[in-house]
Formats: sequence, C-alpha cells, structure tokens
Amino acid sequence: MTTFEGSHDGKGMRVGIVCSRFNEFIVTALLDGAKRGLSAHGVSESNVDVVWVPGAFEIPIATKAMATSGRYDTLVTLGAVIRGETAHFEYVAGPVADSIAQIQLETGMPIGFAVLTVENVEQAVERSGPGAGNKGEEAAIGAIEMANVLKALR
Ligand code: INI
Repeated sequence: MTTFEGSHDGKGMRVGIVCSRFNEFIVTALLDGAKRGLSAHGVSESNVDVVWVPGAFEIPIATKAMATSGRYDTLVTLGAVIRGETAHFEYVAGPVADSIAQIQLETGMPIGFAVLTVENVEQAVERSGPGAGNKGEEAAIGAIEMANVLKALR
C-alpha cells in the first residue's frame, strides 16, 4: 500500500494571493494570517505576490489569470461576504466558491479558499483574528499541503 500525503514544507514555493477589498479590514486580517502561515512554513516573502480586486465577485477572474500564468505553485483566495450587508449574498458567495473549485479542476492549480461567507461582522472578526482560527492562515497552510500532495501524485 502506498500512502500519499503533502507536507507543510513551503520552502522554494511561489505563492499568489488574491484579496478582495470589500470589507477590507477583515481581508487585511486574513492576509496577515496567510502571511504568517506561509512564513512559518518556509515560504520566502520574496516568493509571494498579492493581488487586490474590488470585491469577492472579482476573485475568480484574477485567480484564473494567476493559475494560468505559470508563475505559481499554489494560490490562496481571501475575501469576506457578509449576509447582513447585501441582498445579493447568495449571488456572490455561491458563484465565487463554485468558480474557485472549477478553476482548480480546469487548471490543476491548488487554491486555498478563505472567502468567508458569514451572517455578520462579528463572525467575520472571529475567523480573522491574530490567534488560532484565522481562516487565511488555515487556507495558506492547506494550499502548501495541496501543492505538495499534487506534486507527489504527478
Ligand atoms: N463583495 C464582497 O466581497 N463582500 C460583500 O459582502 C459584498 N456585498 O455585500 O455586496 C460584495 N459585493 C461586491 C461584489 O463582490 C462586486 O465587487 C461588485 O458587485 C462589482 O462587481
């Protein structure tokens, strides 16, 4: 029996991060978490590119451009869709998640997903704090693991 597992070693890895500016204070906190996660696992800051787009709805197109650029080993998407702020919650949140899943399958690029979909600002703050449970940090570490496991499989 052969078992494949991806390590959390990000040494030498090139990482692209897509951030949406809507609810910027939350996304900046997710970005801080993602940077912490990458740095703690050996990704050098000079190998990380950060791209900002207006809102979560624009994350997929920028992510696809990065996924097909040949410049990255893995990507991380960061955003915050808060139900209390829009009647269009479902129209934004669902398509973004579906599109990111689709881009992974089409391009083979692993993409960490921390586009929060929450009921209110309090829930968004809980998931983007400086301690444990920052979803940006978790997504970044997951992106490293997926890049390593896919490399092993290929
Ligand atoms: N974008 C978000 O990232 N989060 C939201 O909560 C949000 N709300 O509430 O509407 C939001 N809307 C903007 C959307 O993502 C697009 O940027 C906009 O529709 C322009 O295409």
